[in-house]
Amino acid sequence: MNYIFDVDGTLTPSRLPIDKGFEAFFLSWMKDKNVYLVTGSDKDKTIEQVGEKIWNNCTRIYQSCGNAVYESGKLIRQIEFKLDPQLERLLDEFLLWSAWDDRYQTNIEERIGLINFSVVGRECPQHVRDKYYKWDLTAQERETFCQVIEKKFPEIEATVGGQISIDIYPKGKNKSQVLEEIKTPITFFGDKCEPGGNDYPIVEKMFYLIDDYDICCVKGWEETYEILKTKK
Ligand code: M1P
Repeated sequence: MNYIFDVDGTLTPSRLPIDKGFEAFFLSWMKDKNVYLVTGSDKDKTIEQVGEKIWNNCTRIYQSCGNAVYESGKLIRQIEFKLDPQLERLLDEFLLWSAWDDRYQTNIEERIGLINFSVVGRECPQHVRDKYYKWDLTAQERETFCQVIEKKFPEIEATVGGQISIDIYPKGKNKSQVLEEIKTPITFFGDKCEPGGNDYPIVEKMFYLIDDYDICCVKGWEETYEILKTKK
């Protein structure tokens, strides 16, 4: 069995370190399995969250939604995706339009093969993250941003990431690309599986194109932990 895991909201709380008890369990559980991570996040943030032991023991890691691929600790593949001035202008307009007031630094983060955009700013403290996430459940501004980006730039795709941001990358270069090189049977764990979420492309592709699969849409790492206890 091959296992693919999203990270934020699936193995860890969003942008926070993995629970110590779960980490110990996971390290022993993964020993005789092919484990892949696929996240919108970059290498440094993922290691900060899951720890070097888990990161190094995975069969392969797909950072930036699969646009930067690591194996045995080394970057083995990446795509180029630079911030186009017109897209930057649109992101600046979003910053003006947004009704969210409490702002922090780093609204635009350029990663390998992916741009992460956040109105609240990546430097915000945890309590502001939580507040923005709750606010956006009703305001849905991140969904709107994604729709506007895709309408204005048909060659670009945008999806809601974790709590405060959206991920932007070339069309089709979403998480589903990892299915091109992972053998079946596959079990996938993710928390943003609904349309618009960054796990949706992988779930949709598994549903339509893969025969032997299992999809676990979880509400948090605690649910992942409970399910894994039943998968020896
Ligand atoms: O892995 C999910 C997302 O985690 C972070 O999202 P946020 O900061 O919004 O909680 C980001 O690293 C994002 O790119 C990533 O997709």
